[in-house]
Amino acid sequence: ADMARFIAALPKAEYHVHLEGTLEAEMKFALAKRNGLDLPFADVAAMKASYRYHDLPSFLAIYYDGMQVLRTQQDFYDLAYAYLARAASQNILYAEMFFDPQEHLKRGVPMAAVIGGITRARQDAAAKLGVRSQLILCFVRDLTAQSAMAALDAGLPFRDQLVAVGLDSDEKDNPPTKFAAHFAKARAAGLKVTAHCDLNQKDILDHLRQAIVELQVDRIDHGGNILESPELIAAAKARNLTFTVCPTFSGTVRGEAPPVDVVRGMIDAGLTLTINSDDPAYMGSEYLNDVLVKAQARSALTRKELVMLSRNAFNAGWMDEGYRAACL
Ligand code: ES4
Ligand code: ZN
Repeated sequence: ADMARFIAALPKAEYHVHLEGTLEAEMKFALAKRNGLDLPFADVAAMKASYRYHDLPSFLAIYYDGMQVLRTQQDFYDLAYAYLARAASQNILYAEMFFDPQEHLKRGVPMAAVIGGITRARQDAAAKLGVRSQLILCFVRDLTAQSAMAALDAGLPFRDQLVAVGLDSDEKDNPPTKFAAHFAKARAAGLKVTAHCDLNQKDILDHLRQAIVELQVDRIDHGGNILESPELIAAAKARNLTFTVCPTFSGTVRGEAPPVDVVRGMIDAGLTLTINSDDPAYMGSEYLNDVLVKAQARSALTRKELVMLSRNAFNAGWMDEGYRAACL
């Protein structure tokens, strides 16, 4: 309880949270009603009971199905504002949030509605709640390279509302190099680049090598398998890379606690990491404080280490330097 209070009081930043993964069942029902859509669930409890998955593809099927209710600019506003309000209540001062535009473009929702709604929510949350945030456009890596390029081209007119591009969804047979041209174009526009290198995926060490060495990404999302490669650990340290680790995801999506304590392993290896919530609405509605409380217990994190993780986060953000200095 003491530790929980310490964690709640820490000033925090979050960098690995999928906005569509913060879509709570209650809001899904509200948006479905507003948009005249039928949901195949009697109530919130039945919907939540359907959130049963055993691997990344079975998780993603539920996640993509859930986001179908997002249709209008107001829907994206409500989604982002709810996350940012929750963040503010947990003493998160700053967040960089992922979104998956390809999925929304597929349904005919224009990029202007998606980014416009999220941007208005960011502005209101900054003004009313004092929580700052930025936005990372993620490529859905199991869709085609052309589809990802179309999303990037649709996003670049809103370049000022974006801070980076990322890479998410099903990693199997979708290596980082599939997006080399997209990353180059994003970089040329002044955006940062990050990529999911998810735990225990096929060819994961090759994916890490591609991301770190070949494509020179600016952060790695997850990346715990780096502990298996001293060379890659050295390369990550040489580049001062930060890893955004999500212990809940890596635990629940596999249906079992991973045998290796990645958080402890990465700290002890001298790597730079932050702790994040990933898809809280699909993971028992556990937001960052809840994730940190569990990680503290599982990995025997000291108060000093918790402060270090928080400091790592403020150091790893793509915010303006004046604001960073004010947070540190
Ligand atoms: C995701 Cl690869 C992955 N992991 C967690 N959440 C996600 N949302 C979209 N892709
Ligand atoms: Zn993720």
